Amino acid sequence: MTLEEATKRVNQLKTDLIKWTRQYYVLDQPTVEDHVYDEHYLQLVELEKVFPNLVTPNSPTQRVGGQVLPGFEKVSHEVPMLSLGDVFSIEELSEFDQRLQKSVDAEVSYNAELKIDGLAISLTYENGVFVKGSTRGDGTIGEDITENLKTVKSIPLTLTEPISIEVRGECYMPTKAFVALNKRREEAGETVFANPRNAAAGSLRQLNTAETAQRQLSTFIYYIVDPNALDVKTQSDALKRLAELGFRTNTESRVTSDMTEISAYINEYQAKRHDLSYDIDGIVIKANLFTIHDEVGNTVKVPKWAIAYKFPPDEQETKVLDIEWTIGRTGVVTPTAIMNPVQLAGTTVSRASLHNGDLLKQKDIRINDMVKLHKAGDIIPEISEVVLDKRPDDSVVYILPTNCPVCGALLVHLDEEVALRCINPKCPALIKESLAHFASRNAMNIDGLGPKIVEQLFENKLISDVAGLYQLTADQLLTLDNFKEKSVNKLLNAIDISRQNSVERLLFGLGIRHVGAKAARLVSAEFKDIHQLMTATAEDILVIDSIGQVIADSLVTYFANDQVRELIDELDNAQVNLTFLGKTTAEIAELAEGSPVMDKKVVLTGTLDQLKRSDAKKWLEANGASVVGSVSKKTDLLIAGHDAGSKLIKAEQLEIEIWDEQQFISVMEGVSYEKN
Ligand code: 0OX
Repeated sequence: MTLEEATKRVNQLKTDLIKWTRQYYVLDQPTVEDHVYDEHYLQLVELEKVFPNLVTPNSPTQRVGGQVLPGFEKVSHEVPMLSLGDVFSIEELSEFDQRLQKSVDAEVSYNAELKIDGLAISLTYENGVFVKGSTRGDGTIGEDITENLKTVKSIPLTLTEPISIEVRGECYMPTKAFVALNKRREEAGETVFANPRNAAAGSLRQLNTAETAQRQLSTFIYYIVDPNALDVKTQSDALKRLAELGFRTNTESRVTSDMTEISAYINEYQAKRHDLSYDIDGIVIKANLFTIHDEVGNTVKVPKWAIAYKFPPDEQETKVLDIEWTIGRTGVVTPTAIMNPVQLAGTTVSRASLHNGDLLKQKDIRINDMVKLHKAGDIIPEISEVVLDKRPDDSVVYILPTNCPVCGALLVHLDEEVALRCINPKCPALIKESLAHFASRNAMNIDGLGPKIVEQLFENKLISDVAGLYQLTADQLLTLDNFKEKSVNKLLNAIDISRQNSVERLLFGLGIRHVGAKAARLVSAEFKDIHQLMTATAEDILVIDSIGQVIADSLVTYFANDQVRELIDELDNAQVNLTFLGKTTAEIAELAEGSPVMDKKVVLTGTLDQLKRSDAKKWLEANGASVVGSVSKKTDLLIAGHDAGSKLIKAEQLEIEIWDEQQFISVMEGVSYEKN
């Protein structure tokens, strides 16, 4: 590929990837499937490797992080980052409204917004390019977190217009990401975050920015520091303008004209808050007209033209009846408090994870204690504290178990972990959890093999490890309760299908410490065959971008184990595929170079006899062309079926390359064409 060709292709890839990122992360409207994004992204990575001069600051590849920062520099906010005064009742809110109306001597209309429970951030753009991002700090001096914020996909690296601007908003962790992060941390024996806000704060302060990139943070931007420069006159218009510039804005805000409407807004979102995909802790009302902001001004810390109404905390008192210990697939033993059921944030709650023994000790939770219960991130039941006044006289400190509740083996703390672990590889609980993980959707995806069936198979001694799944017979399954010929065939068929999986599913399914689905894919794409990986050293594995020492060491240790090698042999003998079946990065780049329509602007016209127009378009796009509607000087190629009209004439006049359908089909066949 020449530099000129590469430049063209890289630009096209960047444009597409930026567009898709915006559709997915800013507009919440994805338009392409993940694999399409991934393939284009990998092409860009490969091309940028070969042509490093083509890497620009706004390239999507610059979002992965990977820098290890020495620390965070201080940033001084030229315009202080204000916080909000708060009130806790409609009466207080009404008093604020009356005060403001009096001081401006007019009816004030407000923009009512949700109060996102995240961290305030400030973003600076020069000529449309993101140059600095910072935390609020004390309002005057914050910290420079530019590199961390670059990994947050909803923050545009370039704006839709080349203007210089400073904007502010909230960076937060969506509830789903918070739940998943805590689950991963608990399984890895690490401390968990108390709520999404703490999780977001911790994620933004990572010195290794690759870690921030993993945390799926998002943003809502709500403030333009100098709206006059953009000729924006109201807060509701500011939000519109911010969205036009490419920022993610919250679409639930509403212009309200009086307290009745504000109360209605509060009631509506107090009820809806549990259905949102992010945590809110109240609502904010802001005088809509910016002239009012200028007129009333700010105190040292807060604006006089805005205020936050905080929702009352959703908290309940209940009694702890028992503490249950369960064991996960990584061997981590987790305590759960069992309580008298109570209604909390829309559901009945009777269980709350205590995450680890240290936390249980720290909170000194005892059986029969009355405790205060709330929902972290509005979703995860959590005990905030014990109501000590109500502690019974005969209460005794809860004693942590020393042995596995299932197999009785001694529990240990690995390294510096807070978690207690059972490390007995023969522990039935551990085996059952590993089997269920192996069959799960992101691993081998064996339809119908959920935890209950795994339990049944294991308890009936039909399987004791994952290789055993592939030896199961219909006769064996028919001996089990609830298994009939139809369900037996269905399960055996699903197991059989899983033999054909590409190896990254197996690698993830084996449940190797620290090896998640993404790492499994990267490693598989690099080594192609599990046997290659088994003989690799940590150095060999570290060649892969974004695989660090911890994962590399974990893989080497895992495959050095004789029992593991035996297991892989058994899987091999059972005809489970051990090779990578996806496209490698090199293959994708090769495809890009080999395509005769790469980067071409193509127009389809006339009637096609042998092909469906939609198939032709699909093929062209999959091979790097963009299909456009009309012929112009910029068109590279016209594909003309019969009865083509004015487009054909125009293409001839402009001396554009023209193919008929037959010619097109022969080109397609040369490049491999899968019609579906
Ligand atoms: C929020 C939020 C916070 C910013 C500076 C003066 C008013 N947490 O969602 N603050 C503001 O506005 C402040 N708006 C919000 N929506």
